[in-house]
Amino acid sequence: MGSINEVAELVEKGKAKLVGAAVQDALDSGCDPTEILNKGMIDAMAVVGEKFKNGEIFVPEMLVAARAMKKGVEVLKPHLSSGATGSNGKLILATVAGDLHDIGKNLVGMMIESAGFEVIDLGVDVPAAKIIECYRENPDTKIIALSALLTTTMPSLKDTVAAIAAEDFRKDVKIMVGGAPITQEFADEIGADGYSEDAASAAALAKSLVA
Ligand code: B1M
Repeated sequence: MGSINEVAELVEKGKAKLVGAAVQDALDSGCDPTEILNKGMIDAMAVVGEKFKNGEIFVPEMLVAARAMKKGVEVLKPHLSSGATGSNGKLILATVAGDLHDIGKNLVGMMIESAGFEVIDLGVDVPAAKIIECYRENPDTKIIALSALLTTTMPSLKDTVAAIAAEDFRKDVKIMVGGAPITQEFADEIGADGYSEDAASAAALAKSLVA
């Protein structure tokens, strides 16, 4: 019998080769995919983060846990997202310059895609110039979605929004932001059009921004 606890334990320990099968077992046992994601994986990553903060583990352990989570998400993906159609238009997604965290961004991308957007994912550590260049190549883009996971990359998020705001196309595109240290207050302060706390609400926000 697969269980969510087993998934959480494997993610925490960074057992990438075993996580996929454990997720499949949990699904086969009737566990809810969103519960597996939230309780089996996101909560496990929070434990990993706490252990890192307390000096019990170091960067390599965080990295293997991240790899394990990605393997689990691969198995979970078809159960979380419904058929993508791209009918809501294009959305450019990126983690801002200086920031290498991509799990949250990838989940946001997955949920937004299943909300009917065509997601152009530029990856991590993306300079503002690359985002602007991508918009110029895709002038029908409706939303630019930016993720930042570190307090030290919040200024980078601010600079990216400012760089986009300086472009003549700013009025034609919405900017949404998110990531663990980001708040609605910060989003307002830097001139973003929207903020959301997690992947599910990011999809709802994206839809509301183009409605
Ligand atoms: Co990093 N790291 N990390 N790390 N890491 C954190 C973020 C940290 C909180 C750990 C801690 O100390 N407790 C801490 C930041 C502290 C701070 O900023 N005050 C930290 C640190 C310090 C660092 C380094 C500086 C460590 C070092 O080198 N000394 C370094 C920085 C590297 C860099 O980016 N330049 C670093 C490196 C790494 C790894 C590369 C090893 C690895 C990332 C691998 C990867 O992503 N491929 C890593 C990991 C795994 C973590 C933790 C453990 C897990 C992150 C994660 O994936 N969470 C993290 C601790 C934690 O988060 N509790 C930590 C799960 C994910 C689903 O959640 O990303 O928050 P999250 O995404 C959520 C929401 O935030 C939101 O929705 C998502 C889904 O619900 N969201 C959006 C995200 N983007 C959004 C965009 C939106 C809307 C919502 O709209 C556009």
